[in-house]
Amino acid sequence: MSIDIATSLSDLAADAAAGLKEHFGTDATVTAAAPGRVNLIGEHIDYCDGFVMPFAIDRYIVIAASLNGTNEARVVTALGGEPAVLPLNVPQQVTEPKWANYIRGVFQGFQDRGHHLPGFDAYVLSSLPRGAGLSSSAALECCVATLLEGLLDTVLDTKEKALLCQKAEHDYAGVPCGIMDQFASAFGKPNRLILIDCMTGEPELVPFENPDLTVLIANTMVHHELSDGGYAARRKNTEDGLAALGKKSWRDVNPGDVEAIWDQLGDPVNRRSRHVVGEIARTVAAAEALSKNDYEALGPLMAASHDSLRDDFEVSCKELDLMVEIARAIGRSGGVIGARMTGGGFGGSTVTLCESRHASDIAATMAAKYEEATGIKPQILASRPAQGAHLV
Ligand code: GAF
Repeated sequence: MSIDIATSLSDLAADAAAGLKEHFGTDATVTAAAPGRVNLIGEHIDYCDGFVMPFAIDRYIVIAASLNGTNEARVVTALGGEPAVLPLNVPQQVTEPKWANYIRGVFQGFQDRGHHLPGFDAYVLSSLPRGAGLSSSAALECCVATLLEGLLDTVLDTKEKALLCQKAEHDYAGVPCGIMDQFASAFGKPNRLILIDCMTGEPELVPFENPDLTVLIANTMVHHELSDGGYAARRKNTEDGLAALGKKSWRDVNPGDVEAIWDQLGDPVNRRSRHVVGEIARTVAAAEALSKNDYEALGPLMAASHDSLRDDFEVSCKELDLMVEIARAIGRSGGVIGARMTGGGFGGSTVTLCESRHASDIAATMAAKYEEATGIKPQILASRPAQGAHLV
């Protein structure tokens, strides 16, 4: 079986409660869950006023918690990090253990809103692969924010919650990310894509419920780390490009504008700029195609997106290229509609839109050919759009 089966949310919640009981001897009073995401198209343009089209996947981070009557959060994780003891209601510092900085950032966001955080014990576990380009950091942030809503008996506006989590990522993980990942994790709905206009910051839930279509996510197992500088460098390239073009927003830039000052922009800013303008147009076209159920139009758009991320934006890697090549070689006759890298890149996962009746065969071929060429066993998931962050 090449397609990885998702653990149900109720099993995850039960495991998290068991972990809490084992480590702290208490029963869970609040349990929160938040999903990762996959992006169908619209890559590296959420910080360029672009459009993006992710959906929440049925892979979750889950936290079970109970109040402990202290001024600290004591957090144990099954994610591979050491336990963390986090003082509450003091300015949150970026410190060790590093994985807990996402949590500290969300605490700070709630403290900035004037909340007094109660001490609690918590156990964190996940069915979402880490470093796979599927937004495990945004899922952790949104899960902590949802847990705090439960513990404080308050509900934040969903957009405010997503923005608070994005700020946590900026300030506490040092990644100047756009809004896509936190929006997808917070706003996710079953059978809906989240088409986000990143200029207005408004998400639109777009139906995606055709059972004849399957989205395969292939984790190359090449670790993806956005805090190592590559992501920030790309973002800076786009800012330099926009400044040189003399425009306020990428939405005011036409492809011809970039070509007209190609040499002046210089390499790589000219190629980065070409990616941004092209990817915005491709995502608009993809949304239009989806609204007409014209899935065939999506394939070439996904292909062009990947090629642009590989050649112009340079955020792909040989393993992602290989996985996409394998899917492309299976082709339309084998049931593949489109394939591309997804997420921040530099490793991570690909997304393949395919016909459901061929999905198992496609996954088997992708897994076998990828392993044959690299010696690495990939992880292949299939997911429909799932529910965003919520209390379980
Ligand atoms: C990462 C970021 F967190 C997102 O904001 C987005 O820019 C993505 O890379 C690339 O599309 O996941």
